[in-house]
Amino acid sequence: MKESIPRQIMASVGKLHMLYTCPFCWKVRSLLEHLDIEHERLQVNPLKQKKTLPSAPEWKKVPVWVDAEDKVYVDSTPIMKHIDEVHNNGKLWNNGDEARRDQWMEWVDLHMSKATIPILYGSILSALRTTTRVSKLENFGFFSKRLYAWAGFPVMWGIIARSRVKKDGRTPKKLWHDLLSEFVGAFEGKQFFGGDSPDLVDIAAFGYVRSISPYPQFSQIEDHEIGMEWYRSVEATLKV
Ligand SMILES: N[C@@H](CCC(=O)N[C@@H](CS)C(=O)NCC(=O)O)C(=O)O
Repeated sequence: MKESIPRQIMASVGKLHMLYTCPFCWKVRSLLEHLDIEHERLQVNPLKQKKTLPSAPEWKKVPVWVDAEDKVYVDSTPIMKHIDEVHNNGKLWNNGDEARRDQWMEWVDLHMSKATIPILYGSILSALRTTTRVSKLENFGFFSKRLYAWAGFPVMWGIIARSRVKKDGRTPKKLWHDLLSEFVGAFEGKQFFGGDSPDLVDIAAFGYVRSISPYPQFSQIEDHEIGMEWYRSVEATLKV
């Protein structure tokens, strides 16, 4: 007798190798949910990803997308463009003014990606809260989970986040509010960057903001009224 295959696996068009807490993975996840694409999510062990990713040893970062033909795609923005092209006729990327689109996608990838570390790890207390939460959310082994929860935060706060906050000069909250105001200011009076519906730039920016949503620090972003209006409107388009 033939083995029955669960519908979910039959319909899956690809596999997303990811970390739950990685902002770049949230970009791709958000696109997959916006387009309602059936896929499998494989949460990698952060301490083993350099060896276990299908793109290793050439590319050791997540996200990695593997399509139904086992072709491997890396780097979040190129992955998003590829998925949009193959499964949506490129409609989210080829949406009007190319120069404006390219300029803002670059802006989102440059500025929003850098702002996630300061808000999550910028003070000793938030760093401790974040690493404790990350240790629970990620697929660590039994010992490495505990080790990361305690040894991770001095590294993230002391070495990476503190110097970033100092260099920028603004509080992480002010930094995020400025970024959201600047981004929403580029909407030309429309509801989304993409006009009346979100495009790929909206989804990328949304993914970065969404990556902060599992943490208590998200409330600092929720104070930005217009930014949140946009965020909730993009969220409403997801099929989760
Ligand atoms: N430009 C890459 C950056 C990906 C990235 O830095 N991912 C982090 C996790 S949030 C990672 O895997 N870091 C491991 C490493 O750098 O070795 C993208 O957009 O996908």
